[in-house]
Amino acid sequence: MIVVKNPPREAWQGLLQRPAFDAVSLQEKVAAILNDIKTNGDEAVLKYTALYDGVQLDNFIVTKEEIAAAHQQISNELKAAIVLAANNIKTFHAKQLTAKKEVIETMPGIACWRKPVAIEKVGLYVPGGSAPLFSTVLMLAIPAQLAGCKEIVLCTPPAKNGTIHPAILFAAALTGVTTIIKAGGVQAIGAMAYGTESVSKVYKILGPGNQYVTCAKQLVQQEGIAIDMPAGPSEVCVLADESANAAFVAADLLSQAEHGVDSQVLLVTTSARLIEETTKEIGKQLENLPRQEIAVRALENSKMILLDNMEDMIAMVNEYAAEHLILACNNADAVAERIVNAGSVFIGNFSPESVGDYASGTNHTLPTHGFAKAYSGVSVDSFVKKITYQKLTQNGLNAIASSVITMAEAEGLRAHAEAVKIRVKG
Ligand code: HSO
Ligand code: ZN
Repeated sequence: MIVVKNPPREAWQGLLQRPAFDAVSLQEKVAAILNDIKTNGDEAVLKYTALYDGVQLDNFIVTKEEIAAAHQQISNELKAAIVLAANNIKTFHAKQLTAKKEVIETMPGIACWRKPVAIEKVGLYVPGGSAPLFSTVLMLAIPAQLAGCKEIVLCTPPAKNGTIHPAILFAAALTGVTTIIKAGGVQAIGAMAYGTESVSKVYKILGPGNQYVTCAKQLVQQEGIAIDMPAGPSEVCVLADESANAAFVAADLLSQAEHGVDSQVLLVTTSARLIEETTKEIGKQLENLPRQEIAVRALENSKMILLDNMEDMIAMVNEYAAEHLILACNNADAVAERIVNAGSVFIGNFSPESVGDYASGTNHTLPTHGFAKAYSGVSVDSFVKKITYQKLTQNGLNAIASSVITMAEAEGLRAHAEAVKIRVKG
């Protein structure tokens, strides 16, 4: 990792910069595929699956038999782990369901209220690649199910032999996914955005993906399909003082680095000793990692930054706005109170990111690339829109009429005024 000691404030922004977010340069290619899906539906989806995933499918909808078979293909131990994680995620997210209806009387006879209503049809994207992220199925489908979405379509790319990892199927069946589709990449986003002969058109698409998927999501968003947020490479930032355990810090940094060569890993610390020891620990722990090569490449671009004091550390991590922020320091609770920009915060020595990635209950679909300054991670809210309602009595309308009429006339909108007048005269 690159070590930077006591950088002046002016240098912070440059230091904290992520690699360019490159969804736009792919636009032409992605738009052409989307167009093809829009006009040619299923046939085009199958064509791109053959081209990009190297598998010729006749049917891309996962069958009941395939789901039943998946149950047999994974160990009881893994099933139990997935069930435990799902239960914790449900428990945490269930509390996010807001009260159905609270009527507010703004004036006598004028009742207003707001009701959360599930988005009827949603599309979930689960990437393929080198790791079968069945945990992501839980993180997307559980809040969708809790929100009450009627159709939950899940797209994930098939392996070369045309199958989906059984743990993905198990997790999807457990969490109420209504249709599982063997398609990935731009073709999957297109199928869910426009609908095809066999895929329902959805109203919102959520889930992480590579640059192509992200670009496709951004393009269909311009056509009125909602998306969760643009996703960049995954990130962790560890804020650590003299009290931190170098072996723990190294393990946390490596857990993020093994995701991909573009993973962003950052250590911000007041301890020169910790930098030294963590570097040694990383070397040691790397030896046992099957994804060593990926982690090494991610770490090459990652930084350890030495700062003077806690104030500077807090300022820097708030400026960085990490997807995951681990606080390995004294008074971690008090420091946590001062965090204003982060996707998810892990407090103290016994809260590794890994538990949040899988099973503690919080969501792991989080804002990357500094989007944590303004975006939240996925939650039940992501699957709900809020409709406002109002109901006035004749007296209520009489009481507000002159204000509305005055305002409408002042805006030069006579018809608005008339719609009130016609009801209150006489
Ligand atoms: N750290 C990833 C999520 C994940 N980790 C899935 C393991 N599996 C992005 O938050
Ligand atoms: Zn992870």
